[in-house]
Amino acid sequence: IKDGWFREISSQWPGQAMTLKVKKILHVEKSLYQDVLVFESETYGNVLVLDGVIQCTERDEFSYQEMIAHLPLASHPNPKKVLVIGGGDGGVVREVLKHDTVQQVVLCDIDEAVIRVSKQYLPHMSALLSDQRVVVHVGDGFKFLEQNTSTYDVIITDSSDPVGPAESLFKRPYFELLHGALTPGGHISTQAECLWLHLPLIHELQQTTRGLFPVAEYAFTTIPTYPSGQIGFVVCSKEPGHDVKVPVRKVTNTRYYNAEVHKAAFVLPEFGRAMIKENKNI
Ligand code: SPM
Repeated sequence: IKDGWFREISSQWPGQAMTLKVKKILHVEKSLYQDVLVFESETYGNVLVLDGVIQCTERDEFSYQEMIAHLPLASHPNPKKVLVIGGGDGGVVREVLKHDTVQQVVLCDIDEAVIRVSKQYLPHMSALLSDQRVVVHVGDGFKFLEQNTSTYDVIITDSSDPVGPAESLFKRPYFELLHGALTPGGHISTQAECLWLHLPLIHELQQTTRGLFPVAEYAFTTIPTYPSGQIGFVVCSKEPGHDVKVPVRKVTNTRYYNAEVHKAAFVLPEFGRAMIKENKNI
C-alpha cells in the first residue's frame, strides 16, 4: 500500500496491476503459510489479500464464487456430499448450500487465519460456515483427499494462484487424488486462471485433466478485481455421459449465474479455443 492505494504487483501478470483506493487497513498478519491483509476499499467493500494478491472483494466476489460452485453442481444430477478445498472465506460454501440436494459440505483449508479473518471481516461470505450441514477442517487438501476416497459427489478447488501454498494444486498428482476421492459420476471444478495471461498453463491443465477424466472443459467468468478482469475454471466429470456444459437443475437466488450464463461460459474466444484444444498459438 502506497499513498493510500493498494497495488497488486506480481510477476504473474507482468507490466500491469490492479489498483484499489484504501479507506482503512483492517488486519495485517503473517500466518503460518502466507501474508494476510484485509482492508476496506473506497469502492469495492472489504478486500482479502493473500501474499499481495487479491482473493475477493465484497463487491464482485459473487461472480467467481457462484460460477466455480454452480458449474459442477448444476450439471450433476444429484450432488449430496461436497468438498471445497481452499475457499476459507466461505463464499463457495455459501453457494454450494443453494442446492437443496446437498446434505453435507466439508471445507478443507490449510490456513486457519483465512477462515478467522473472513469470519470477522467478510460476514456475507463466511456466514454459512456455521451452518449445521458444514464441517470445517483446517488441514492439507492432499492429505484429506488421500484419507477420503470414493466419498464426494462434487469437489471444488478454490485455490489461490500456482505460486506458494497452492502450487501443487495445479499438478497431475493432485488431480489423481481428486479423481480417487469422487463417487462414480462425480464432478470437479478448479480455479484455472486467465485466458489473457496464462494460456500455456490452461492448456497444460486441460491436458492433465483430459488424461484422467472423460469430460474436462474450460469455462470462464468476468470479474473486475482479478487480473485482466477474467478468470476460468476447469470442470470435469467422471461420467462420460454427463455434459458439464448443460445444467440439469435450476439454481435460484443468484446474481451472476443463470442457465444461459452456464452454457455460455464454455464458449471460448478463438485464441483461447485454439490454444486450449489444439495447442495452437494464433
Ligand atoms: N473464494 C475466493 C478465493 C479466491 N480464489 C481464487 C483467487 C485467485 C486470485 N488470483 C487471480 C489471478 C488470476 N490470474
